[in-house]
Amino acid sequence: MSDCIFCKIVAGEIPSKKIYEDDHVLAFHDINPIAPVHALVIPKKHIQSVLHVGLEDGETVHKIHLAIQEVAKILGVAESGFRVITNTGEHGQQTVFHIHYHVIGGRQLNWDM
Ligand code: D5M
Repeated sequence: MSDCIFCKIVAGEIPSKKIYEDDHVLAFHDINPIAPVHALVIPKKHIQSVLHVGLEDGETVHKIHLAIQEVAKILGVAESGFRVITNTGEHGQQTVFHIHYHVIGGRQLNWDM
């Protein structure tokens, strides 16, 4: 997707503060953190949202979960705990339409965040 900001980050056309990368997945620091730890884990493949994940994306989805584990360890929140959020659509307040998993922690969270 030529106009997708996260595809441009994957392609190296827009800089990011990279945390982790493998053949399917990239993780980087959110540009607007809401907690001491706020990373984004994304598939390199352009998938618009949770509603657009298909059976053919099984390996990618699996690797996203493994990447979240790695990110949590690298950023030091695996023991203390963290939250994984995937905003979807208008009411979910999704603003970037390339599926991404917010990994948020580093302080006590509640439902108001
Ligand atoms: O969240 C989209 C998230 O993407 C939001 O927390 C800001 C973040 N963002 C947007 N542009 C960048 C760049 N260039 N680097 C890092 N982070 C970025 P959503 O769930 O769609 O509301």
